[in-house]
Amino acid sequence: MKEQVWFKARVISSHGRHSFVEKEDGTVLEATRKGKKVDLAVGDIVDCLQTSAEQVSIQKIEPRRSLLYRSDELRTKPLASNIDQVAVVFATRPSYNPHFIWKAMLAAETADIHILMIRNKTDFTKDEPEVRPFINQLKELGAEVVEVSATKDPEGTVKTLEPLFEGKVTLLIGQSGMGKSTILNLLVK
Ligand SMILES: Nc1nc2c(ncn2[C@@H]2O[C@H](COP(=O)(O)OP(=O)(O)O)[C@@H](O)[C@H]2O)c(=O)[nH]1
Ligand SMILES: [Mg+2]
Repeated sequence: MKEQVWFKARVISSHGRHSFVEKEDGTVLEATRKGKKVDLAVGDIVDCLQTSAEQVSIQKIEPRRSLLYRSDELRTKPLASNIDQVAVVFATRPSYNPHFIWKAMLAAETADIHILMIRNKTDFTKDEPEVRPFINQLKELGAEVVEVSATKDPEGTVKTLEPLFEGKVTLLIGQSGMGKSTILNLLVK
């Protein structure tokens, strides 16, 4: 009889019944989940059974350290598991949507995950009068808020953010154009 190959991996994407897992050595494999219900979240540590050279079957999900949900009017679905912190990037150009930020704050609070607010593009000093009351409001609610300019002051941005990201699995979110990719490129060297 053929020997069964088992291993642990992390779910790196999950769309319907199709998902991809990453092994500790960085190998990425396509995975299926037995049963009908799709119960995976990105970040899950799973026990896999190798079914072919490139295919694996997810047999079991390890207990989650945390689970963040995305919810809208219609449904609630798991967004990411085993994260330590949510970092929300916002800026005044293009304009931020405060509801996006409140929703993220509520989701993190509900999941008992630390939230870090990153106000980017401080070089738009003209926008200060508009954004300052909002930032004060966030701080009054107990949020940790840092302010950076990823393009104008990349060194300062790294200096501010590096210690806050160190050793923490962080979910970086924010509306389009806020500077997520710019910040990520500074931090991932
Ligand atoms: N003025 C200014 N522009 C920035 C700053 N950070 C990012 N940008 C620019 O904003 C645009 C959107 O940034 P990007 O990182 O792609 O945003 P993402 O959609 O959140 O990933 C790009 O043209 C960046 O060069 C900043 O601190 N100041
Ligand atoms: Mg981007």
